[in-house]
Amino acid sequence: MGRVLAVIIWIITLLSVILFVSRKWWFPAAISEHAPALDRQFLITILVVGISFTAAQIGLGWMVWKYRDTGKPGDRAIYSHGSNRLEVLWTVITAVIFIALAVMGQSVWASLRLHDAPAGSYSVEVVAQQFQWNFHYPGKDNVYGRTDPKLIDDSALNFVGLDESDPNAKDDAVTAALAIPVNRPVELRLRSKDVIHNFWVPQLRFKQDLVPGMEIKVHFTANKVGKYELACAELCGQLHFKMKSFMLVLPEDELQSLQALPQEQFQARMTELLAKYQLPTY
Ligand SMILES: [Cu+2]
Repeated sequence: MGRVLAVIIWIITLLSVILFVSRKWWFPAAISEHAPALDRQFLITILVVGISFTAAQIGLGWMVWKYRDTGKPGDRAIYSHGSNRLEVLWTVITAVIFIALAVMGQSVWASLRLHDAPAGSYSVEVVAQQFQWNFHYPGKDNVYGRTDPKLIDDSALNFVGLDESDPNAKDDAVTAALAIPVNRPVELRLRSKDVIHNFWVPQLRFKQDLVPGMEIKVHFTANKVGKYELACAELCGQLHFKMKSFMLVLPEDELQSLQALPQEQFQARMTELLAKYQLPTY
């Protein structure tokens, strides 16, 4: 039985490794400037933990094989206290590897979140709610109209509580899909009306929580025109699975003409653009 178990462990290990090496199920092609650095970091991490995993599983199988019950009369188990020196050694090695990976990876993470967005970034406010996405565009003047939680009225379609009497709100638009320019920094201001949601476009290579009571800023540059799926990646309630939308990455002229439109025409044009672009095939 011991040998069978050892072989099963090795087969499972081999299949697990093949799953990753074959790259049959991998990330979709990236569309953001920071993505290559992040993908490189991911590959280094998966290589390090993959090699450790394989070595540990081969060792486990070997132990099961070597110390199996052979049925011989004198074949009794002995008690071993283990080796403190080895315990310390592999704990230190593991800690060093994981801290090093975290330090290497934090620069990309920090570049998206901890630094201010470059001047001239295209800004969109993202307001999540159970179970839909609202995108608030500041319009031509690039100034957001005043919003007030008291003005939020879902039945009147004022999902973000925009104050229509504010002159800055006149050219604002609120839609259920996100449109951003290509090859230009974009700043998202992420907010939530109820529970924690999570903004996720796999091709952008980042996920970010939207937390009630906080405004979280993230900035990035998308570098490929197209339509991409946008999902909520935080279990936020019963209809969480329905909380999805699309992100359009548009050529600058297309975005400018969209942005110049008043609210109703903005909506209609957005629908046209969503029909014009196709999702990438995986
Ligand atoms: Cu959600």
